[in-house]
Amino acid sequence: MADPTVSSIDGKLAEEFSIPTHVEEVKQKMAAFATQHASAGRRVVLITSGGTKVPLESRTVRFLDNFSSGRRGSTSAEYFIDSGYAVIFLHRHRSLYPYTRMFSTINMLDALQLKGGEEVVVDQQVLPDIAKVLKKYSEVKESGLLLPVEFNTLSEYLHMLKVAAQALSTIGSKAMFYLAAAVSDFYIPASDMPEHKIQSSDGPLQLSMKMVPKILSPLVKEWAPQAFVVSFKLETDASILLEKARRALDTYRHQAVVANLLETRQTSVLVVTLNTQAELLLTEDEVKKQVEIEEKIVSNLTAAHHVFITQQAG
Ligand code: 9Z3
Repeated sequence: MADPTVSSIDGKLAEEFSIPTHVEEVKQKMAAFATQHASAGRRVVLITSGGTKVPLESRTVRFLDNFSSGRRGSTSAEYFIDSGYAVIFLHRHRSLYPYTRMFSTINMLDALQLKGGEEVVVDQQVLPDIAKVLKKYSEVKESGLLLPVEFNTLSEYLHMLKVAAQALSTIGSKAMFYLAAAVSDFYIPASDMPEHKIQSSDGPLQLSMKMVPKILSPLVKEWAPQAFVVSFKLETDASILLEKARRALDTYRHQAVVANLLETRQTSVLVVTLNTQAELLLTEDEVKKQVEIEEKIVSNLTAAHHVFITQQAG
């Protein structure tokens, strides 16, 4: 019998979140990508990355956004590829992107120089590692190990994640979900949204927003029940972080939660599973050497995924 929570979430998704026009086409692409790589003996990870945008008007002038830069997702994508995974990178349009993320703060025109009026050369002072990164990026492009898919709004994110889960269900436990995107907890349903721009002449704005359906529930129970699923938990209050991570595991029964605090997210995380918890930290020396915490997170989770696959097979 269908789980009532799951069917009600599915119903809400269809009714209150507009379906992107190209969702079926993206689903086919993701399914083909997953099958191709799994048949070649590779594991496949779906990474979500960046923040979701929640519109306040249907002809959107204003929206609710959040801080996420996409650093966690884009950096992790590179380490997953280095670990032999094929990566579907479901990311917010214009958030940080694997490999190019290194140059996100550079003004491209400052990195180029004109020689003889026509020829353009790269200034190695501004982009010291460009050759190394370009080589790696070209290899990855050539190998077809990275499938980028974009979203902008919360609706696009939810529908894309649903079809991704369905597309990856065909490869069973070889699929990992690494849900690092910062997803809004609140939204305004399409039916309650004003069509036109909200007018300041109507006085102070009072918003009433609904709770976003907990998509992890159908993902784990129905759409991709054999996959290895990792969610992320973000807090600003350290005293509740572990308890919130444990509660998420208890509720959804998935495989791991990566728990982090806003201020220290780049140097410290907790990887929590039903029976274990591991603190991953960067030492001062590692920070100086520009070691990235995603290297440790990915190493921890790929090892756990390996054990998971072996157990499922046995
Ligand atoms: C995270 O906790 C990510 O690690 C960050 C990464 C968003 C903090 P950046 O993109 O930041 O590198 O700047 N993601 C999950 C955030 C989230 O929305 N979690 C929900 C929650 O905590 C549950 S899925 O309730």
